[in-house]
Amino acid sequence: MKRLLLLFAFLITINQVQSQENLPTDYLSKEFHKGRREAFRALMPANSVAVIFSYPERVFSKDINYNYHQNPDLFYLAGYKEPDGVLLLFKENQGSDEKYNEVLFVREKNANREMWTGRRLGTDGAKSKLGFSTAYNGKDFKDFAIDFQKFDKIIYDKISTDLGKDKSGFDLFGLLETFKTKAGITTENEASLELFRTITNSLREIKTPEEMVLMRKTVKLSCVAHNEVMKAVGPDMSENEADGIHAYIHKHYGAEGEGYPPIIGAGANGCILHYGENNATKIDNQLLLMDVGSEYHGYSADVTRTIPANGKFTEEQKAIYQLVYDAQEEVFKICKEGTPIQDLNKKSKEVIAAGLIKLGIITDPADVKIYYPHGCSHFLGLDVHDKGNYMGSLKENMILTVEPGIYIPANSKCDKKWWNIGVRIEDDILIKKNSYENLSAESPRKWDEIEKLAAQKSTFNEMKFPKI
Ligand SMILES: [Mn+2]
Repeated sequence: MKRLLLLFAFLITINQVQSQENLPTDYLSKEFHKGRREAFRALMPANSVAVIFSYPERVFSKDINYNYHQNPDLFYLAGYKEPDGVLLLFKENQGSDEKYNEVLFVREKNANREMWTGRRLGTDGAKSKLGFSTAYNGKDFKDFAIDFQKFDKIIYDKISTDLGKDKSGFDLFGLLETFKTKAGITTENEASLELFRTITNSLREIKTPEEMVLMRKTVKLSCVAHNEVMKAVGPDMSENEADGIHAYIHKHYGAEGEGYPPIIGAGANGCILHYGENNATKIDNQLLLMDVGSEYHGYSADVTRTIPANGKFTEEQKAIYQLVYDAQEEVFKICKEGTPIQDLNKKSKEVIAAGLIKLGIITDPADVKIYYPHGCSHFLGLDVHDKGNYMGSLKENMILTVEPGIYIPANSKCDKKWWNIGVRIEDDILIKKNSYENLSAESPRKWDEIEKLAAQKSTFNEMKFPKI
């Protein structure tokens, strides 16, 4: 028996996990990531090194982790999607014969581990699939000949401090400890963090043509999902079921999932900005606020539509809805190169303040923040709240959201006919030289167009499941 078990263990270790088949064909290419590293290097000061780590894995339940999500900066620069990796980027060529200016450390291939937790690229994959000429296993970082002291600047991001270490010593915890020891880092150097942010902000705020293909796709399929839910929804549907329709459609079109936890809030729940329980069993005859966007090959959409579950806006709902719509339209008008980004928020606040005064909901324009407490716009891309310089001006090929909203919870100091109305309309806007393109225009925003679409039947209305 013992011999049999040994043989079994042996077979597992020599048995290589087969390479994956039928993968999507539209992932970003290794040339894209290489180009991003070159762009990053061009912004590095002389005699500097940048160090970028994988995100940590996080526990979902005891010995089960959440689905892993890579650090978007590392994905952007390397295309590496696994945990326990670190990228070194050098401004100048390194080595005695000056033959490399970047090194990627990856998880070591391990047939037994791969059978349990999935395929690993390993160093060969890092070379053939990601295009690195110099790649090592994480365990080699410790003995890797690098004198961090010789650099004028070490550029790195905030270091995670809440990590458990595994027994190997070569996981993310081990890599970070090795880095801190080698680089002599005791407390984080603010200047190094700042420089990292400046460089990644200036690169990631402008989308390349390759990124635009994925951005258009993720926004488009998110619009299809919003439109289908508009048709399918009714007072008897649960928030969670509406959530499920979005998720199904995202995956139908090849998205990995959502770019952020979906917000599906009916009535009072729609007045909670980052509502995430989505557990009301019935939407009833209320407004349904849906802030949902897919993540497609790393890129997030961020679309919000607010719809009446019974297909018709009440007069009060319509008045609030129209005001949010008008604010959005006014902001669109200044969406072009050169506009200070802070002006988008200012403009939307002005329009909504004037409208709320007109409706008798507030008297002092400063009180607009009671009912519209968030900003109007953020960058969108690999992160749903993407990197970029928020104090700068709009530039061609930036993508930002425009998302004004009004939320009037019960017991607000206004006529109770307005209570429990929460409206946000959010679109994903591509900035051009003298204009903009609304990437999410395929999902209707006008109240009458929403009512028209809501009157249609959805495929999901025909689905029958057994009673349990
Ligand atoms: Mn948003």
